[in-house]
Amino acid sequence: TAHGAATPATGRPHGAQYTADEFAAVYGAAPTGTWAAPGRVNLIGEHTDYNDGFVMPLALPHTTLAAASARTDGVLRLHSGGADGGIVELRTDELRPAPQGGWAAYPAGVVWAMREAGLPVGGADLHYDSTVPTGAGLSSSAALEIVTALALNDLYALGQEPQRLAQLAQRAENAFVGVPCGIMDQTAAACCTEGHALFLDTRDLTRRQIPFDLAGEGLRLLVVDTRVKHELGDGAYAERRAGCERGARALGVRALRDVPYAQLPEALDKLADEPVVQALVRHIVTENHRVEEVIARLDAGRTRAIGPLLTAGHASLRDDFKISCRELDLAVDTAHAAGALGARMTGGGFGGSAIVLVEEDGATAVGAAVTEAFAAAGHAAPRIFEAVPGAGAHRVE
Ligand code: GAF
Repeated sequence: TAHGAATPATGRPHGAQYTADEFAAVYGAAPTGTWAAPGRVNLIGEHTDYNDGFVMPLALPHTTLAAASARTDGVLRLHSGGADGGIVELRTDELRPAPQGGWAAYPAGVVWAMREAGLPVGGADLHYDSTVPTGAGLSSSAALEIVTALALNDLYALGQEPQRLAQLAQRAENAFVGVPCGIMDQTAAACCTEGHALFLDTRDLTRRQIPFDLAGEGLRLLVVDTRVKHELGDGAYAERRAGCERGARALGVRALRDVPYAQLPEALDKLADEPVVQALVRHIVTENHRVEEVIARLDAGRTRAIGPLLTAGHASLRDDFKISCRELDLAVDTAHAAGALGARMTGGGFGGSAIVLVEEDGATAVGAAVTEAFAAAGHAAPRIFEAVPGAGAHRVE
């Protein structure tokens, strides 16, 4: 349905007790505890996080749960209710970066990054269960990393702050899994709070919780999962990142964050003979500006007025950053035509999900219009649910 409570992404039972019971069935004893970390959507600020820029994600009600116990023998055992195959067994002192390591590389990478940072992490048994859709641009990987990091932080009394756990998880993903992502998704999973969007300055990691009570204002935020699988590891993401770095070098700045919006015309002039880089720079500089504008409008109580900024963000990602796809464009265009206040792709791009800001009483019609448009175009049915800003990672039992 296009409205109401979030639809779980899978038919599997989900909940702390279920996950703890499954842990006991797999490992033969009850876990010490159970932890949760959410998926996310990004409201605005896309591909800015590796340009030292601004982002504004919110946590989804969909979570990855981990039931876990420490082990004294240095062995790391990983098991997932959602993945095929049995228990993955590794030795913590033998972990080495392993690109293409499958799902277990994410939690293994977190253990590796923690140990590399000198934190006294030993072995553990972990069992995972998740309702965060995978490959949907909703940060299932970050949820998996952060739930692991938080479980180990508690089991080994490491005393690390959530933002530090996010940095360790990002290092795991960059150096162990081999995906050159920024810090947004891990920070969202670790630091978001219920009822808020999280403003993050990815340069100095300043954070601000921005009240985001759409229901209270008669609004809804819909997520349209196009079911087009996106992969960050396939090179196009790294290519955009390299292009942005090239732009920064050409402009003589540390990162594109340092190009002021007011000086964008001059910057673009300097890049006239490199049109691809020029377009990337235009997206990043205008996108940072849009984040600041969204915050200004939310602070002023003008929530409906963020709609056009979301839509402008989509156009920029489609035309300048060139990371949209037919299904994302169709979702955004159809939502508009059906009366949405604003819509944009969210996350890494090349598939995945779009978000739609809509009046409460128009939500059903907008959702139905998108579903119909997908059917008419011969695309697989999209999965549509509501995003209500949920909690960041926490211990549940
Ligand atoms: C992916 C990455 F993991 C994030 O770091 C971010 O760059 C995002 O794409 C685009 O904003 O989710």
